[in-house]
Amino acid sequence: MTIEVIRTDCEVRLRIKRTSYCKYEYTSRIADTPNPKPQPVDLTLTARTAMSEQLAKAKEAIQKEITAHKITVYSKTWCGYCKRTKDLLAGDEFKEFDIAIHEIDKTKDGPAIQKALAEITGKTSVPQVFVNGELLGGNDDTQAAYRSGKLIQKLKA
Ligand SMILES: N[C@@H](CCC(=O)N[C@@H](CS)C(=O)NCC(=O)O)C(=O)O
Repeated sequence: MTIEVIRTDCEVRLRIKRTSYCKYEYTSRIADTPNPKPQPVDLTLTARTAMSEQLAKAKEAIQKEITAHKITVYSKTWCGYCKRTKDLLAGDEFKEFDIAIHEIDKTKDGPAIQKALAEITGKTSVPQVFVNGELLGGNDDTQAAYRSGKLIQKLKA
């Protein structure tokens, strides 16, 4: 975490930057008195507030996304398990279904999305595959559901 203190004639600005996606700025105006007393600021709380705002936004985005598409996959470009899932879903049998794939290692909000996913599903790994707004699981679960016919069944339900 970096904390930058910017002081001008009339205000003190604290710029707290935890990661590239998590920033918070706190500005306090200096009172019109000759020797204004600096007011204590709880930086821990301020940074925590910024982080929980990001997390809440990410959770909201996930909820919106998984209900908007038949299948939603949270993936990382370099992940072999994710590739297997994406290869499966690229097959002809899935052409008729609306599939959204998010490469969370390539987006600014990716780390927040990963943290939000962990809170929603309890899983820290990728891929995370949602069908009809519900978690199906990772690649192993997706392949097994495909082999058993349950995946297509769920999609056609
Ligand atoms: N059994 C899981 C394995 C997934 C997995 O291990 N993914 C790796 C990336 S290739 C991962 O996210 N590891 C980080 C973690 O487990 O927190 C599946 O089938 O999806």
